[in-house]
Amino acid sequence: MLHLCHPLERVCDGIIDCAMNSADEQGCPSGCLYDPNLDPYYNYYNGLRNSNISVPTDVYNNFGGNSSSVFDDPSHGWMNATSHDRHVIRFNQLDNTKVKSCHWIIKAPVGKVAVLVIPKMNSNPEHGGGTIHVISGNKKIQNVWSSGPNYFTSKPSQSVTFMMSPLQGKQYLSRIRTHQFEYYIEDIGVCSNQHRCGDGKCVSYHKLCNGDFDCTDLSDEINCPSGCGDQSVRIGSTQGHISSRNYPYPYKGSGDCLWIIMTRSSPGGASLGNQITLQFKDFRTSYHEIIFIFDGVGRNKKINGIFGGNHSPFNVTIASSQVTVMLRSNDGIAERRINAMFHITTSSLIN
Ligand SMILES: [Ca+2]
Ligand SMILES: [Ca+2]
Repeated sequence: MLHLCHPLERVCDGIIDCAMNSADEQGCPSGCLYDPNLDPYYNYYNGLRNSNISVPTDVYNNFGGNSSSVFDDPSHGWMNATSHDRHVIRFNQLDNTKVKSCHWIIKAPVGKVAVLVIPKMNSNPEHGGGTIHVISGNKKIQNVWSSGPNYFTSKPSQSVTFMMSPLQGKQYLSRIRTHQFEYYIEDIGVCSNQHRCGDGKCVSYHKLCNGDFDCTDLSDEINCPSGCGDQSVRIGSTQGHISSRNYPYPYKGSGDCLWIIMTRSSPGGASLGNQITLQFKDFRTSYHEIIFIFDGVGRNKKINGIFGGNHSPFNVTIASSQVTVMLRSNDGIAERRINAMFHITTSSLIN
């Protein structure tokens, strides 16, 4: 058998270098521990419980109570996932001069996938701790703190890794408050607790209707409400119409409306054209209500224009096959009336 040599610093670094047998990571420590005495939630909720004060069961279970979940020893960095039960890893770390990273590799059995669940965190990495990475195959995803729960599914028979790395410019992790994540295994393509895209990819429910295409078949964004009483995504029509809620009557209320106008049936699909014109026929807002027009969709969209106030009819033309329009209203007092047509033309402003 061919043996490949790896530098010693790659042993127990949380990244599988020995593709054949993962020998460089099996049996490694995670770098972190869990000490209930350092967990204010554990102490707080146990204190309430001991005083016979009612604590919601889900809260209590999440912080130190009896639970149907299996709590794993967080000091081990290699987890062979063997059951469909939810396993919980809870950790904290006070020493800020020694630990270079904490990591847990969740290995799926043959023919199964491992699912990592990161709840909404109770701490901001800017206030200590570290930066979270999730590694699945060759993909490394950074900073999944803000919303949740986030689900990450491994490739079949492979692994998914939860890693906390030092903040930028730091050599070691700083004080980590108590965090936890969960994992379980399931059959390929089941996507329990998640949305299943047409190609079998699993997507967290909170990524549905978020204006970002996470499924190649767009099924996470199709049939979503715009927030203004119609559908958000408009695909493949040569023209259409968007307007504020109750139009032609004014709308008093706060909240966003989001429309995505696309000339294509899918990101890689055939295009009707690559120029979209928005004809605003009626535009009356206060300055608390702003309409943003973006070139593109999702995280990579670029701002093209911002409009507020009262305007006589005007046009906005965007040289793009994908346009995002967001109407943002910050209070419930002002009145808005917006009415626009969109047109898709086959000529291009770029060429
Ligand atoms: Ca390694
Ligand atoms: Ca989405």
